[in-house]
Amino acid sequence: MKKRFKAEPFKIKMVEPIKQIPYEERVAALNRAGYNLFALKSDEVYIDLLTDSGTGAMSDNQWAGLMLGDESYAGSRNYYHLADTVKDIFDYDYTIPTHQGRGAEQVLFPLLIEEGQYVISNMHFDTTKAHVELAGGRAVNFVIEDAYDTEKYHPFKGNFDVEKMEAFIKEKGKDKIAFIIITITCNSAGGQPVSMENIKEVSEVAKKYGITVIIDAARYAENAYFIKTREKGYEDRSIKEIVREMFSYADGFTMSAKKDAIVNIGGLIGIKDDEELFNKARARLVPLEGFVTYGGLAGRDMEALARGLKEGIEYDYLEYRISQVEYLGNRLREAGVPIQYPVGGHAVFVDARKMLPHIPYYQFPAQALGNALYLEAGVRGVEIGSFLLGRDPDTGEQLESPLELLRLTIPRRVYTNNHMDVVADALISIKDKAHTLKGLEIVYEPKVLRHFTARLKPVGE
Ligand code: P70
Repeated sequence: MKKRFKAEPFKIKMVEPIKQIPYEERVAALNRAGYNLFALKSDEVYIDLLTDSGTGAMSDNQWAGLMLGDESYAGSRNYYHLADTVKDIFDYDYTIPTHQGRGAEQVLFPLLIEEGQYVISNMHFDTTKAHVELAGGRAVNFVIEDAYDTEKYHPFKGNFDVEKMEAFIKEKGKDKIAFIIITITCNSAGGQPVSMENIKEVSEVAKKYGITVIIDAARYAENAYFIKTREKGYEDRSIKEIVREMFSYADGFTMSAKKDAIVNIGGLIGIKDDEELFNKARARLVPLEGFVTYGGLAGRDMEALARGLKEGIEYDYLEYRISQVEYLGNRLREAGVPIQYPVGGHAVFVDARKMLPHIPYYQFPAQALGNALYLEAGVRGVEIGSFLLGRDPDTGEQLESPLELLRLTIPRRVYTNNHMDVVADALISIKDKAHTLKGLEIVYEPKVLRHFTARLKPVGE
């Protein structure tokens, strides 16, 4: 029997019209955008799979919460609701709101890093790596090798290679390690989960050497869902119980609340019980983000966030959510479009190196595929490959990314499976003419984070 996918556990109360502009207009828009999808106007996009960050649909309960915003500069009741919710879900004593994930990183990281120390992760997210480096640290990744083999099944491709990690700690000495950050799910590896067993092992090694453990918690609920459905012994545990156990192995977290907490803006720092660290972080928060009971958010935003944290761990919602991503992944796999398998929590990652073997990394195959998808159907994905990675800061040479992926990121509660069919049909038709696609060359690029504003052109045009 064909697998049935979980229907939406909600009905739709408000709609936002979208439309597909004609092909000729898409060609003109892409040209004007310098073949960089970040430079498109959203009105030129039909189905927007650039990111799942801040793009989710809030519930009626969250919208109702906005009306209860207490905009007091100090001591807003929404802050206390938020802190109580964090205590209830994660069992952490201290909550610090920030404007988004990178706000949490810029406040916390410099307190934990000394010049020249290493920060260890399964895989750092870009902004996380940037804030490690800004604080004088060096970011190193220890995700398992299987993460780089897109065809190989592994239930937890976001896992650390714990042996390799421990060998590194021994080699450098524990004083050279600032902290370990566990990215759940592991975004850069394809939204891949980390198993409870692995989180526990990492934390045991950390304890042995006296190293702090932080969780990069943007997609913590999706990670918990994968533990429940894939890891032995967790079938009958609730998502909340699993979340609590996951976070019991860490000392703190930074969170972009724009993902699993389903708000359009917001972030958090959570600290388990270290009062001294909490006080230091609050002292940095004031000049960087805002006073300690709002941290750059309006009272109403904190209320929506408190409510979103609770909705994000509902089992029915997560089952529908992951099932939609799987639906798109399955349609592509069945048609022979190569993807990171199994599909992750928030996105389907198309393996552009496999799909466009004739385009070398320095001509950005995943960017070429993203542009083709936009021209085909007005769908916008995002390149996660050599274009994003950039150049060697010393030699200026283009680096080769271990994976060339086009990420089709699914916003939460926004699109239906009919939209997923449009995306799948478009990619399947591109597959048949893949050999005709051309690579790209850069005509303008800024020095840092170039992928947002660079301009490109098709090779030979
Ligand atoms: C994404 C966005 C943000 C992020 C994350 C993890 C694991 C921290 C942050 C920072 C960023 C993005 C990428 C491409 C296009 C648009 C947006 N991830 N940790 O989509 O959080 O953005 O709130 O400062 O994934 O993956 P924040």
